[in-house]
Amino acid sequence: PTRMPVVVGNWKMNFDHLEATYFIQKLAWTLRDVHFDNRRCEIALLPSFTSLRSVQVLVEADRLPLTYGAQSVSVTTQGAFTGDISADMLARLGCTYVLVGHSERRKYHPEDDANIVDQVRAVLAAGMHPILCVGESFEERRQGIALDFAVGQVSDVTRDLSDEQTSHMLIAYEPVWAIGTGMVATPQSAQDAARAIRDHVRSTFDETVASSVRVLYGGSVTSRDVAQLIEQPDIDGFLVGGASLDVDEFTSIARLT
Ligand code: G2H
Repeated sequence: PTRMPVVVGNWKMNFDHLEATYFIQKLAWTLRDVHFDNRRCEIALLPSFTSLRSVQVLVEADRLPLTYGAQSVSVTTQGAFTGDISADMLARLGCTYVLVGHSERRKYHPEDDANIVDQVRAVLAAGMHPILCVGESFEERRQGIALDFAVGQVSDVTRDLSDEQTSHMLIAYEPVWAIGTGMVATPQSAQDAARAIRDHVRSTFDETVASSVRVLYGGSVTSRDVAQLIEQPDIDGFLVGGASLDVDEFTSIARLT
């Protein structure tokens, strides 16, 4: 199957629900202005939990050509877990995606491999698509073990999943040294990592799964970088942080993808 490219805006902890509403209205006008073709590239947004309902109302009322999701999720379904949000709650808000294992979550919250696997399962059980983030630190790159490290993170999560479950995942290769630093991986090194990840999926599952899983690049992506990156055969889109907070810049990224 041919994979639909996707540009995912990870807003992180930016925009309250009013700012989110304003952003989406402006984005919708801009996409209309430039005759954006959403059959060629999907645009997804990952707002804060507090903005999701506003996003849902806007997207549904105006049938906007946007999908959206959350930046993390609880591993449990309901009960006495103060402050947590379940996958079903997100699914009912119309979420298509949930980001899992972003390096900022791994760093600032106790999200270890076991927790990340459970989040992926929770997202899949609720009928959504996990976007699993993997990627090496500068130290691992320096030691020459970058690809093994990133593939190992994929393997830790997918080893107990079925073909069917894995085929619903997206995998974002985000080298930690490239996140929010302005240092972008070269197209070749991003392609090498994306290919290694897809090869791993092929060897663990089969060709159908490997050719349906979308592999994204993330880490300081701007409109300057995307044309060369998207030419790479195993890169199917982008996870965009800082550059997703500006409507014009984000639109340019989507147009070039
Ligand atoms: C990596 C990325 C989006 P940025 O965290 O997930 O953020 O584009 O700001 O590096």
